[in-house]
Amino acid sequence: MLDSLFLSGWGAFGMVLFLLIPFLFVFFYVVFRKSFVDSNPGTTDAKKYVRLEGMWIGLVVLVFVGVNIASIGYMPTVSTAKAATSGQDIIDVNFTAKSWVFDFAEATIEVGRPVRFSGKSLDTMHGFAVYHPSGKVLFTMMLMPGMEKPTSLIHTFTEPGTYTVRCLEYCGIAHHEMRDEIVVIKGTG
Ligand SMILES: [Cu+2]
Repeated sequence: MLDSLFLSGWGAFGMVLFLLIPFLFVFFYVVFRKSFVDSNPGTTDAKKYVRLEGMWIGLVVLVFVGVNIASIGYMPTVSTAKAATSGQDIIDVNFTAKSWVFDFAEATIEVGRPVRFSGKSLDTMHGFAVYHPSGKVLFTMMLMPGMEKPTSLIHTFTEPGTYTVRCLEYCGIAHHEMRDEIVVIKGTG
């Protein structure tokens, strides 16, 4: 439902406003009070708030650690390592990148089966980003030239369709033309 917001950029803008406005209110409230209502030095005993401060820091640490633990599995390096050791049947998709084309080895990509994309750059720095048909970036990797081993990542597609591949590292005059497509079909079993 919120996708259109976040695809247009208005979502990010709205989020910034949402996060900033409360702070602006507090800021102007303090400025207003200190300017017009009571400009004397504060008489609050700071020691009274030590416990509250400790609780607040504890909450921030808890949220930080919690969010990290909950989301670490979604990091490409972690999910790739998990998929590689899961014993599932992995589809290998090997490719090369050079200015300004990708060259894929023949492979059938099915929904629900992990796909190992392994790529090498033959000339300069290139990117390899896969976009969902709706325009969302699913994952991206960077291909450095002169690497002995290919750069690889395992991704499992959940929907059939035509996915777009784009280079996301500026690689010269026709960088914007460096794109290709991957077709993901429904699984046979
Ligand atoms: Cu490029």
